[in-house]
Amino acid sequence: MFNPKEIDAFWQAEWAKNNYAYFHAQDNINRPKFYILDMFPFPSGSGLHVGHPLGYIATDIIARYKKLRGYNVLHPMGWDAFGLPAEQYAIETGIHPAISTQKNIETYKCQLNRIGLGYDWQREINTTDPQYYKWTQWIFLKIYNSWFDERIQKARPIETLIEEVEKHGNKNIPQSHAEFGIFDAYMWDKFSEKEKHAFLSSQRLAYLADIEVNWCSALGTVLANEEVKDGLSERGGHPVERIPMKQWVMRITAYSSRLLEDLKDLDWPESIKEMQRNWIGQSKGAEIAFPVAENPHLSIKIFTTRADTVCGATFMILAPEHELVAKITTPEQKNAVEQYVHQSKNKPERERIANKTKTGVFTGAYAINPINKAKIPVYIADYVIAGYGTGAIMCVPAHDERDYEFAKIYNLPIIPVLTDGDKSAEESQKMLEKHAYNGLDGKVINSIPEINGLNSAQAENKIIEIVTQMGIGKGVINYKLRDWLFSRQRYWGEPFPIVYKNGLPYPVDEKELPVILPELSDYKPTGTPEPPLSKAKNWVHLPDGSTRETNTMPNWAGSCWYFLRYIDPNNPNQLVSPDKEKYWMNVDLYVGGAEHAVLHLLYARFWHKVLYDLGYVSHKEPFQKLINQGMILGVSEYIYKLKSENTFVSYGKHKDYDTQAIRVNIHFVQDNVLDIEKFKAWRPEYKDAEFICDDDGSFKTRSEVEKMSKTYYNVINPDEICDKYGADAFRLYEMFLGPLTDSKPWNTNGIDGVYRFLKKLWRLFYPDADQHEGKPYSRRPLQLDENEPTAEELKILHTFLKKCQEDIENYAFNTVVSAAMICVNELSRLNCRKRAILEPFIIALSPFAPHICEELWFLMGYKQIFNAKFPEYNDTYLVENTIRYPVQVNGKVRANLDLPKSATTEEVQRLVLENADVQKYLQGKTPKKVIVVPGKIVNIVL
Ligand code: ANZ
Repeated sequence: MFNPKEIDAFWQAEWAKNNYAYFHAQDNINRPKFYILDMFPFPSGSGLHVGHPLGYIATDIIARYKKLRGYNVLHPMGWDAFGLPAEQYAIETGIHPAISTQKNIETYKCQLNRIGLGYDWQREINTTDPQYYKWTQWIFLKIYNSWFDERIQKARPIETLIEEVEKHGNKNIPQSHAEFGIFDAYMWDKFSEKEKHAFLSSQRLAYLADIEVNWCSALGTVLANEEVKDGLSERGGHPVERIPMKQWVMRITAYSSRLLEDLKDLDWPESIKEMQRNWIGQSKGAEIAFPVAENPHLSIKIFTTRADTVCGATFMILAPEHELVAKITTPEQKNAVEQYVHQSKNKPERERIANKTKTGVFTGAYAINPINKAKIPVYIADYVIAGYGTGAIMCVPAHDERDYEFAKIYNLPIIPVLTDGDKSAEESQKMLEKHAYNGLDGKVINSIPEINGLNSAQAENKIIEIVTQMGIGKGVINYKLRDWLFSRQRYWGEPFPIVYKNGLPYPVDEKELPVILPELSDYKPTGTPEPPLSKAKNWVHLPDGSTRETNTMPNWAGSCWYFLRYIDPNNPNQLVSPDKEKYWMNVDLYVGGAEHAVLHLLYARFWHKVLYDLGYVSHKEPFQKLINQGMILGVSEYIYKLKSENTFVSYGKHKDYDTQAIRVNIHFVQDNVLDIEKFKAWRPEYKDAEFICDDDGSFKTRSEVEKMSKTYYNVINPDEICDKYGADAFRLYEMFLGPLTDSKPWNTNGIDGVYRFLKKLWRLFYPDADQHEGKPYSRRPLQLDENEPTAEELKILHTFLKKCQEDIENYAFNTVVSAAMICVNELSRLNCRKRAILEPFIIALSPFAPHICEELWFLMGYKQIFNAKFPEYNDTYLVENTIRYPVQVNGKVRANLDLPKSATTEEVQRLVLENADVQKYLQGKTPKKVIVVPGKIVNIVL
């Protein structure tokens, strides 16, 4: 009989030999390679549920398929194991994160192997292993020791910058002029150590900056943005202040344009590319300087995407943090302005942007519109963000909704400078009684003669031309992308390879890497904004008086480059050997969740580009093709509880009562009927609960499809499924649920179908399998039919082979499973036991159901199906060579004859009349008439 449990165990043990030698990739430069990568998991304490391995099964199928097609396949797995949950668990239990992480990894690995996933475990990596994070730190140093030369749009070693300023000062480095002015070699030489540091820091790709953190003094900790809601801590609701702290920042913005540009060549889902484009947020517009009326030496530089509307600017707004605020505010307005500045300081940016009612304060100052010379008031308001554009805007309330709201509240003029499409100026003006309109499809009005009558795009170009000529502005491209805040005030992360001497940061010598995370027995926050690592006094204070950086890296760091380490995991001297890197990169297929659309995928691209510029990797992008698997949803079960009573009502009757729905563990429910005893045993408070059942005595639940999550009590553990049905049924079912990229609900009942399919397949090899049902599994010799297959059998096989190959290559796995089912049904119908048919079928099915296929392969007398050759389909077997002709005798169908497709009308007539079945009806007579409709039917009239 078919016994998946024993078969699984046997083959999994076999594959595991010599650290999974069966799946080891060869660093064989002469064979075509295929690098297939899964987004590696964070090994959480709760283990895998059936939703997690969906992508892993898909990649395993592709990896096994590619192997059968002769590729040298690299399919590795590892652990993204730094992060907050492990640290929080440590705080709660006192168990060191390294220990809990190790335990979780073992559980995960065991679960993955239980599904028969063929990973090259020899290359396993773990981001918390010092031998791994040594290289994360090494990359940090490379990034720190680089600057982005805008002239060539490339990162270069910082030494090249030092060399240049030592020789020529910074006159040829315009990107540094705004902050440092222009200095020559002599002046550079006279800079103090601190000044030189500051200059280099302004150019380095990793730099220190004073960044505001969310400091919650009641909790004694710094909080992440997600942990703060409406200015209060999510936990406990305590006030959160924003206070500046020196933190590491990565200059990802230097790469904005390349990150955007290179998306074009990637074979990624369009939706993910679009999210990256939006995140980078390129915005083409203009900068224009508006002189301050009272003080013409000062001017307010604004950024606008609508230079065409410049004559409609009726006021201006500065961000409250803008440096001109203090300079231009009049004495009368000073108090009000200062108060407003103070208020907005503690508002997070997100809230400021979302802010519904516009607020602001007049500075008392006026500016002059350089185009139409209008004198307009200058306000401050928190909907203008300091870090975007120039932190100052011209406000055109007629055509910008936010400015419109502001103008209405503060009673400022609203002057249209574009018509609304084809509407007249008067009609357009009327629109403004209700709201602003963008006017992008209108014509310019109320402006200067040079642009009146033009359309919006023409007017914009013209204004940019004018301000450029006047020397007061230019066309610019801005990006929404912000530099990447790279410090965390946490324990469980990579230490920075940085020490401070006299308050200035210095890199640790590469030879001293890794900087090992010190053991701490107390990971709790320090009660001050200082990170927990500051408690490791001996570690922090070095003998030479310098001190270590006590922030740690964010949990994105390790995943920015892990795919490179799999290529050469044990190299003690290099991140990755250049030969191996050239051979294996880039990743041919990356599969993972869409939740990583921006952060991980953008950060990894950024690091890769820096490494590329510096010559450590040979491709400008790491992941050529990306697929997002869908989510497997859970089916939750709800029961109804009488409010404030320990009584539950069956779903059928819940409407008659005042109830609230609560989720119950799905393992207490079968076909929407609750097992009351199991439920009572669940929690002490339900022990004495009362139940109002349906009239038939059952207690019904309501099902709902939602995310699969431990907190919804709707998770299904893959081990449970593998134990009951075997790993192959589990794999086939996950694939059968629907297209890989779709989200779909899990329904354990559905698994019977694929399980029956496997039993049927087994019966093709052992027709007497059912007689052995219930007996322990023991291998018996196979008796296959060694005869040549018929055309029909070949057609069935090759139809499957074709579908299998084409659909795997299109990542359509669900349809391969149905095709395999059809194939097995057809072969069963024909009682086909031909070796020539079953062998190729088993090879082609093996990526999906490796255990049963490996067993049958072995029984057929071979070894290691993984190393077999994928059977090519042959089109000639698929062509229909015959046509089925119904033959009518005197209007009644008397026979159906399969005749060669190539037969002529005469041949058809001859073959029909010669046919024994037909002759029975002719009774020796010569027909009066024979009508052959070619390809369709034959009519005989007697
Ligand atoms: C005048 C104007 C007229 C604008 C109009 C828009 C419509 P994106 O596409 O997001 O780049 N702006 C510029 N800097 C800002 C800042 N720091 N904080 C808040 N808003 C800012 O949008 C750029 C537009 O957003 C700019 O164009 C500016 O308003 C505003 F009919 O200038 B506009």
